[in-house]
Amino acid sequence: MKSLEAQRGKYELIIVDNSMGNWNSAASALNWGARDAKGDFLMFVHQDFEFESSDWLSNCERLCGGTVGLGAAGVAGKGEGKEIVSNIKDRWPIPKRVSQTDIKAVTKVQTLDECLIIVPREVFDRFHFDEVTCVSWHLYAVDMSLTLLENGLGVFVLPLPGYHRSNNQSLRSGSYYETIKRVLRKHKGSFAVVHTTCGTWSLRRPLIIQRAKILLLMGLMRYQDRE
Ligand SMILES: [Mn+2]
Repeated sequence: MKSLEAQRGKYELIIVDNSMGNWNSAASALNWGARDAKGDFLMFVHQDFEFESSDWLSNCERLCGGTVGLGAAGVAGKGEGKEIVSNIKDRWPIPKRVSQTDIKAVTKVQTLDECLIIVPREVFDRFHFDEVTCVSWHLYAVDMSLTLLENGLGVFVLPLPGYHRSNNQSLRSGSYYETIKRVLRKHKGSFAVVHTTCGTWSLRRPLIIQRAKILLLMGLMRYQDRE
């Protein structure tokens, strides 16, 4: 909030407070939040994200406005390249760069990370977050990205800094796999692989095997921690 209040650019703040459990998915909560928003660009941003300079919003607006074919933009995403595309840091308590290499320009990706996603109002009016596919708190930006690509729109990462105070525990959550199963099924006809900031999923290999591999790796990592 402090980093938002410091912004010189104009914005309308809509707080979606789910501490009373009003919504059972991020998709439904964010669709509700977007309903009465008045701006040309809707930015959905986690509560644990920090904007690192007071001209962040103005820069963001300029970059979005100058991007032809914009379906959605974010600050972290994944395409076919080896590394995550991002200039932000994450992890807590010690911030760590998400990617080794900084991007200098707006860069195309396949999917965006959920920590921050911007969708132009006119695009959002055509494509809401999918409350049937995204039944949990995960993957709503990934699903939105794939839907936009299927409809001829572009998905981009902006060359902006920031700090997502998160240790990315998504792959430890059972509801992540339930949701990725639905996302993969939905987009099966359009993609052979889905690249996300949490990992790459094949639409051709059984999900249970891909999940087993991750659980095995996480188990090994825990074992190494103990050593
Ligand atoms: Mn977060």
